[in-house]
Amino acid sequence: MTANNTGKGRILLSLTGWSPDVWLDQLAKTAPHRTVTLEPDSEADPSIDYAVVWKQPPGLLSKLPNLKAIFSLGAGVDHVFVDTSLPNVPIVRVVSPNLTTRMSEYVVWQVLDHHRQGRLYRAQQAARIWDEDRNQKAAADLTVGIMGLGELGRDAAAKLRMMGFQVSGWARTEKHIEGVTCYAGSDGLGAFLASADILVVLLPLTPETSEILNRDLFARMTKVGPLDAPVLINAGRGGLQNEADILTALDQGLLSAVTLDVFQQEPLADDSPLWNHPKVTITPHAAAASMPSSLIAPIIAQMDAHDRGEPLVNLVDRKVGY
Ligand code: NDP
Ligand code: OXD
Repeated sequence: MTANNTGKGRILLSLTGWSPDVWLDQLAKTAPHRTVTLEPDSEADPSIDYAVVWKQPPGLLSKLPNLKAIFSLGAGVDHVFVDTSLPNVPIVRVVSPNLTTRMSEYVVWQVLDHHRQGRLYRAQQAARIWDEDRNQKAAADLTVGIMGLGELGRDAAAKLRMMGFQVSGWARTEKHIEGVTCYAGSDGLGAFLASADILVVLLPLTPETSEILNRDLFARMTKVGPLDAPVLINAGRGGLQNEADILTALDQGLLSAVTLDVFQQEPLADDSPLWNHPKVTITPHAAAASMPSSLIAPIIAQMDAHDRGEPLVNLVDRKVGY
């Protein structure tokens, strides 16, 4: 299937789990000068210049002899690296104000829900209980610790600061962000974890961060603040978390509640104990969806610029995996 048949600069669109129709429509509207295909013409198709991918099948891209760059349809690129035979071409990821804004909305929504006891009031309404709360805390009484101070983490930090929360953050390399107490690397992790009433995770999934959210880490979250024990909000990747350890930490009181947008296995299995746990809020990888209307135009603009000899931006560093 092709989106159009004019011009040169053929694009391969390879998606798993997403319907291609909206992406093909948007590509056809935005790039009438390019042909888009869902399948290479032959195993080693020389006509394909660029690949636009979400979870492409492993082995597909290494066979395309003239591939110039891979464009991930996500900000995260762990789905690209599942293919261990990737060709040595640049990988571009999503950096988009639209996606960043929606992620910050999600983070602020969930932080406020925990801070303002959303689960308690929903349960009270269901049971017709009227219990006025005379012990409300201010946002300034809580520290939100953000793991990952990249495009998404920095924007969430700024918006949480605007709401009045204390904010700390942790990254691989040192950062200086006004109003945010920053920690870096394994040396800074202990102090960072001890600072957080609410831990917001916006890390990429890499070999370094795989299952970083485990029982040892939860044991280092020692803050006894207004929420009693810390809260975990993971909107990064499911592979960052050990779900059995999360359940144990909830049962042992190391964590008081969690919000999870991402899971080790997606969709979350029907029989996962997370579904019915009273202290777990679940959203279906919906924190900040990739939208064709906002992502395709910048991707095509980058392809056109690259064809004019200009450098690509938002490149993935293969050495660190994000
Ligand atoms: P960035 O690459 O801009 O930022 C990543 C941050 O994580 C950086 O601050 C980086 O540190 C830090 N980091 C990476 N590895 C480590 C490590 N080993 N130790 C400590 N810090 C580390 O990514 P984005 O902010 O754009 O996106 C973050 C992730 O959010 C994506 O990778 C994706 O998985 C997820 N995501 C989820 C969505 C959803 O709907 N649930 C939607 C979009 C994204 P440094 O600054 O030092 O490099
Ligand atoms: C992303 C995502 O990485 O949607 O952008 O998960």
